[in-house]
Amino acid sequence: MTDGLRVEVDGPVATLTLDRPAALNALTVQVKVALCDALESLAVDRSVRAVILTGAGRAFCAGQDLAEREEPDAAPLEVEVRERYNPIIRALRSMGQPVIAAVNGVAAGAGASLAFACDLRIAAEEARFVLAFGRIGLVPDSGATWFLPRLVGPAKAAELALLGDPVDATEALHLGLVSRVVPGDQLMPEARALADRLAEGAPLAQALTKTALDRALTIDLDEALEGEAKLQGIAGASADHAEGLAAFREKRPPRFTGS
Ligand code: T3D
Repeated sequence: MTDGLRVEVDGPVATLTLDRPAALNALTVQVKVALCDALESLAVDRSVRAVILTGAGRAFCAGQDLAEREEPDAAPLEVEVRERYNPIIRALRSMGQPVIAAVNGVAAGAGASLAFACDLRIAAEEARFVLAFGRIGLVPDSGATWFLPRLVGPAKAAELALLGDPVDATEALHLGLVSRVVPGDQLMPEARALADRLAEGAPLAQALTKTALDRALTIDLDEALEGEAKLQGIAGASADHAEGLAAFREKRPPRFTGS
């Protein structure tokens, strides 16, 4: 536990809770460093098979802490983005385990980017996304310009990024920004149930699937087909594949280990 971030590991599922509710879980340097450290250490923890990212109180995350940004010793924005935000996004994308954003409330600025960088997003009915960057004279960062057009298409991405209008949970579902919307009191049970299902999956195959899906966004079909063949070679040589085949043959659930 660091001020502003709670890390809880329960069986195969780790839950990271941004925990500065009075400031809508806005991101300070301390929280950003703690979040990045937590993601990097979970990434190498083989006992953790799925991760949930959520926020305490009524917000998911309001992005950069704007009070801290006004402090005289605040790092220049370019440095802050490169050295503190980008490593978080890279850690989310490079970790093998699937990460679920459980968006409990408002996700604004880099808070929205954090959710976009997760593998799955489920939202409470109270959730909303706000591309708040432009309102304070900034450009979308922390991967927002990369993820958003891929999630909602270039036209809607331009509208959301340039106008900064809030997107409520119903519209987010309609746009494909989130895959499920549930009542607020059902969000964490739903996220946990999803995480438990993911935790039963084959870790190596899941990690390779993340890699393939990310790569597919920037390559042509031939490269994707060749890439799939290579990754299948790796997955096919795993003990988990042998276990999957044995479980099928023996008509029992598989017990995947990640080897
Ligand atoms: O390093 C860098 O600067 C570069 C990186 C930039 C990445 C970014 O994320 S830039 C975008 C930064 N975020 C924003 O601009 C969002 C600012 N917040 C809002 O627009 C609104 O608060 C929300 C739309 C998120 C929610 O609105 P609402 O009406 O539900 O709540 P509120 O009343 O505005 O906020 C409640 C409290 O949270 C309030 O504090 P108070 O008055 O009760 O003491 C407010 O000041 C505080 N709060 C909200 N957002 C932030 C924040 N405090 C610090 N930083 C925030 N981002």
